[in-house]
Amino acid sequence: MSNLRGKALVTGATSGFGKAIATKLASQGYDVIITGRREERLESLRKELESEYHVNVVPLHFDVRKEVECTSALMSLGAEWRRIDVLVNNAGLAAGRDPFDTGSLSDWEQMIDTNLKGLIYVSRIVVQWMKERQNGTIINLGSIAGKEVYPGGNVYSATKFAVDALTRSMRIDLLPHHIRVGQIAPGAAETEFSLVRFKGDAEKASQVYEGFEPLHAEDIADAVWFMVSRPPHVCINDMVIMPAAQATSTHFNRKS
Ligand code: NDP
Ligand code: 8X3
Repeated sequence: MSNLRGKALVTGATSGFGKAIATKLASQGYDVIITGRREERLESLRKELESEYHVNVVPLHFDVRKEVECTSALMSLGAEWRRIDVLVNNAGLAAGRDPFDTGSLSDWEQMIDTNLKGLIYVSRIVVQWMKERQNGTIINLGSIAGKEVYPGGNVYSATKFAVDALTRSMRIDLLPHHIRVGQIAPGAAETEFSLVRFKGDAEKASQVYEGFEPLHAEDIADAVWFMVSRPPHVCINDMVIMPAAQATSTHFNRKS
């Protein structure tokens, strides 16, 4: 195993942004730790990245909602793999888009546990390793929903506002340790996001992207790479990235 190459950990790499980000970082020569719950997808991405880019890949399958699973998976990494230069906290989801008065408590708990607590569980461990080396870059996946609210966005928005606050707070707290912290806050991107949000209803999911070109996962991976590849004296704190045809959470220019 090479110890000259950079190392990155990308959560939620089985799909969408995370898969594209892991692929981008591998294409730039990074050894990557890829995580998610779907083990088969991680294994197939591992094979793909190793054969395409000749980098080393460690798949770790665990549920970020479970602190014990996060800790045991991360602590299974050997000393060499703990030298993580880049952490991308990407695993997350929206569950449902109901108004607050009819929303589901279990959906809300799933979003809080994944989008907020999962990010905290993973970061608190990786930050210790970065602190030891006085080096690192952390990128959190926020959302336009963490900048503004929209009908039915309620608890999802609350988790992403929390990610925004946490990103800014981590940036301050980790400043003395030379750890850069930034956020990417995308608008609508066609991944498995809407399929998950609408619980497998493919028609409802595809309606979200009707009549305009949404962001692609690769657009976000390019932004991650831009942040990561800045020289050490530069930190990109925040990037709001929207499709050209979307101005806010609710203003779209759709072709009829
Ligand atoms: P996808 O549904 O395509 O990917 C989500 C990823 O998160 C999957 O790899 C999934 O892995 C992982 N994940 C979800 N829950 C868990 C869990 N409990 N434990 C471990 N991993 C989990 O969606 P996106 O790529 O679009 O979303 C990635 C991030 O970007 C999310 O934080 C989302 O909120 C944010 N975002 C998305 C936008 C969009 O329009 N698509 C816009 C703005 C932000 P697995 O299921 O295998 O566990
Ligand atoms: C995903 C974008 O607008 O559906 O974070 O909340 S939105």
